[in-house]
Amino acid sequence: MKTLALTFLVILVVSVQSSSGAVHKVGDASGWTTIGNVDYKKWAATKTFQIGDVIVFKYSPQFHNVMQVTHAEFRACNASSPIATHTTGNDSITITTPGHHFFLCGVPGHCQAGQKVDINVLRSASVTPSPSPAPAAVDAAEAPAPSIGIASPLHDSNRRFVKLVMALALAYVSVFA
Ligand SMILES: [Cu+2]
Repeated sequence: MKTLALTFLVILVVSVQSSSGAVHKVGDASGWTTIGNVDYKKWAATKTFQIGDVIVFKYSPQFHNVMQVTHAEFRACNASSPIATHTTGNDSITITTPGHHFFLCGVPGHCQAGQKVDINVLRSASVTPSPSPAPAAVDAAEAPAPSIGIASPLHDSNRRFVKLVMALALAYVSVFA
């Protein structure tokens, strides 16, 4: 019975954690705008983007939009053939691939005024050096399941969190179950 309760808790915790990446609001408090000369290059440089993270563009849809474009289009502020267009004013884009993701506002003049952002997503989940070799995304997916029988390609920070919650769950179960 103890084992069952613990297993249930662990599954609950892992499923909640693996479904949520970090959320990055573009421009932070300023949002997605031409007002105040927000430096989106600088904003992006302060963030670490990983696969599974969510990029949120907040803006007034009367005045702006979000277009994902190629690198060439990004450099030229060319909004004529976007890969994808978002217009809700509260667009959440989940990152599913590594590398650069280029976004600009398609309203004439806005990209030229600086309303453009390059989201560079890391190939590996790990950015800080760790004592054990950091597994690549593919290796993590194919790695043998841990002893509890759950394989999940979690980020390192999530793993630490899961370990903490698992320890708490174990303590809870051993006291109350
Ligand atoms: Cu705009």
